[in-house]
Amino acid sequence: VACYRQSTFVMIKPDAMQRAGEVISRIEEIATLRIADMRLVALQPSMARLFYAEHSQRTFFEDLVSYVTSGPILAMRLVGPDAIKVWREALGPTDSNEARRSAPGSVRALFGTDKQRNAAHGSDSREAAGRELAFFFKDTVDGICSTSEPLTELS
Ligand code: DGI
Repeated sequence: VACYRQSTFVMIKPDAMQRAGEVISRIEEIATLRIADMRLVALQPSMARLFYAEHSQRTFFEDLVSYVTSGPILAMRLVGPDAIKVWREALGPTDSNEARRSAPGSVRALFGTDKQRNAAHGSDSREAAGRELAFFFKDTVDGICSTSEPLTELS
């Protein structure tokens, strides 16, 4: 079932911040998506661990935490019909090397390096989108936009 005002969470990761404008241009090229909220965040390691908690038992977890805290990230809320799926398709596969093979025009193919340094994030389900948007835009999940709330850790 299509969802016409669906929100998804996007993060431009530290490796792609130098080309953030180009990533945003890719979003703008997708006529049905709108950037509804945005904030520049210096993600602290404790917050990165919470954000990627599902991967906490993986061997790459600490590398992942170091990487996403290595510089500022740009957090965004995108809204539009089937925004979650539309943005995941624009992103391409997790591994940027694989993306260059199977999805050459995708964001991860164009701006990422490998399976860790893959330029950008997109929520992979409605549940993830709700959780991730609450994490970065605590007060905007119902579509009421305000960027004035300080970022606080989830307890
Ligand atoms: O939803 P995705 O970001 O496409 O992929 P995911 O939820 O499986 O993984 C989250 C992030 O963790 C991914 O964007 C990059 C990193 N990652 C995933 N698999 C590996 C990995 N990093 C390393 N070093 N090795 C992996 O196998």
